[in-house]
Amino acid sequence: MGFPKDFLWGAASAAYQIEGGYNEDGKGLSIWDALSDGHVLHGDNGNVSCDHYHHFREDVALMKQIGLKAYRFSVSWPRVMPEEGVINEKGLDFYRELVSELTAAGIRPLCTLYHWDLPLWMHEKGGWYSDEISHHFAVYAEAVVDALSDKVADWMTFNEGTSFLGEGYLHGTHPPYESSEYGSEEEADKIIRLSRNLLLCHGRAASVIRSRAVLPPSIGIATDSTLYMPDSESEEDIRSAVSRTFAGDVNHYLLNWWLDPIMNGTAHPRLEAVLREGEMDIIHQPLDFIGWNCYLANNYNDGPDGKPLTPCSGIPRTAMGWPVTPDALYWGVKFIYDRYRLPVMITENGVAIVDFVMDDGHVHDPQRIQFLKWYLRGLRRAVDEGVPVTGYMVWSILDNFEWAFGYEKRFGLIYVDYSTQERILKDSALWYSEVIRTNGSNF
Ligand code: GCO
Repeated sequence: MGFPKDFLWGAASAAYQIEGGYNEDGKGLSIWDALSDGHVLHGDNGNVSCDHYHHFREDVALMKQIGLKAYRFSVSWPRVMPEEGVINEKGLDFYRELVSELTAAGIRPLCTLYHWDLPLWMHEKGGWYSDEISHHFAVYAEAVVDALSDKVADWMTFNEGTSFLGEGYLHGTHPPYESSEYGSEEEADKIIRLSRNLLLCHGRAASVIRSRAVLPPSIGIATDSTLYMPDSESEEDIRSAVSRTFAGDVNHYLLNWWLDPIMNGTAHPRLEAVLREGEMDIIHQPLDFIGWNCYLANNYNDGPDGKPLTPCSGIPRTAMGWPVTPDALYWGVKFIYDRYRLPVMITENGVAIVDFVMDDGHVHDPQRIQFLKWYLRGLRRAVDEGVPVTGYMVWSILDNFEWAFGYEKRFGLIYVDYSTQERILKDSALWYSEVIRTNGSNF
């Protein structure tokens, strides 16, 4: 069977990770611009990054050269809304030009509204704790939809709620660098308050997109989450892995923590208890697809300390230290589809390895090629078994600012020399061209 003929082969990025231009043309500061100093490996920051703000035409030309069918990018909320209630047309112009360039190159633009760069002004008003945030987010969403929806049909409201709330508010590794004790009531309270606001932002933005978009929209959310793979293909192991994957609870907020309210209008009792009248209806908006970012899976069984095991010691790990688990895409899309019955898009999958330019001027990255092959074979198996998968986005199109790890970790199909802004297509980019050209029959 293989991949459907309109399958969206693409690559992804996020505004703060590639754009730079942190204070240009009226952009406001984000919490990353303002608060990350001293917290990032090697003292790195995103002020210039890949300078995609000035190099986007060249970057789109490279995407075209690779043959991408789709490109997933995010809009920077503070570039568009530098202050409360203020819309920065020049910021919107950047994205208007980007999507024009993409569509002219025959590349479908997939837009994420929030990929972690909260405006500083919103943070100062209480940020994710504030009851007002979803109203401000809806105003921002309106501005973006009005500016881009004549060319953008595919939308994601959020990228990875679990990660940014966890890293920023529980583990102290991302701005605003708050932490809480694992398993404490304080942590549970925070998760519930922050989750409610995030879900309301999602719901309000989804209805803004649905009601205002010019092109008929396809709306989703890019989730992350822990996936538990079965240790064997026995029914019992599969059942256990499924129940563990969807065992979202306070202090352990998995995929269904977000997707049950969004998709089914049901929530964990503690989350449900803080929702006011009518709020579940705001959250529970019809969606068109579920985006899933996947890098690895856990095994479903517990270790001796009662905590879930990651796959056994000694297996290969990426430059992030993450285990290489080729079957993750197979089980993940199956589990998600079985539970929610909506098409799935892989909105991120990729690997950081130690890339460098070799004597011949090329970046040879056979590990990345092998990694993508392994994971894609799993995805193809799921497609062959009838799971509707609409697309696959490699993380990432370019090497970029990997949050707390700065520029040390390279995930790109395209190598970036940060001192000259030179771009070099890695071997994996050339291999991925063939994947696209053959619609996934070359691995
Ligand atoms: C995330 C984000 C990306 C990361 C990528 C690699 O999942 O953290 O969506 O911004 O850069 O996942 O860690």
